[in-house]
Parts: sequence; structure tokens; C-alpha cells
Amino acid sequence: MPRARRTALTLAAALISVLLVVLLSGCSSKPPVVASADAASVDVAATITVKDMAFSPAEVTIKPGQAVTWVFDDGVVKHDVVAADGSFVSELMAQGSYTHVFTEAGSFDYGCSPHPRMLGVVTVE
Ligand SMILES: [Cu+2]
Repeated sequence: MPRARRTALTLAAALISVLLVVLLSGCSSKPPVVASADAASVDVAATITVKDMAFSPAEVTIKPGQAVTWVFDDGVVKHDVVAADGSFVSELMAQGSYTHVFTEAGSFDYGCSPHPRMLGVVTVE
């Protein structure tokens, strides 16, 4: 095999490897799961239903120290709740619930990792 051709093939293989690594790491970029709080022992000020490919309501406002519970109820479709800053991250689930206590004031954007168009925000003030 001519040397130039072999170099081109080696380069192509290297490029494909880099692309694969980027694609694979993109799939596993979800931050580590943060354990759910026990909804029965905290002050749940807002309940958000995860259904029909949406968070409802998508925007809630609570006070510092209060909690939000997400209730997953979308048949067999699995969703999760992933804070943009990684401060709350649920498992992927079709049924069940996830509760997070917000101790700091601020605006917390979150989404669903398999469905980038599912977005919500929790405002703590
Ligand atoms: Cu989703």
C-alpha cells in the first residue's frame, strides 16, 4: 500500500475514533443522580406532573427550605429531572416520584435528558 494512502487511512481511523468518543461521552453526560428527599418529612410546596412529554406546571415559585415533588405519570415513557447545575438529578423513570429540597434562593433550570424540549424552572425566593 502506498505510504500516502496508508497515512490517509490512519487519519480517517483517528477521526472516527475521536467522533465516537465525543458521541459516546455526549450520551453519558448526565450528572450523577442526587437521592430523592422523603416527601413525607419535608415541606412540599409544589407538585409537578411529568406527563404527555411535559413538566406541568413548567414554572413554579417556592420559598427557601421548601421542596418540589415531581410525579412521573407518562405511561411507559421514561423521563428524568436534571438540574442545569447538577444540584438535583433523578433516575430515569416512567412511574414514581422525586422530591428535592431547595435551600438556596435562585432560579433553577432543569430538563429531561432523553427529551431536550422538556424544560422547566424552579424559582426560589
Ligand atoms: Cu422526558
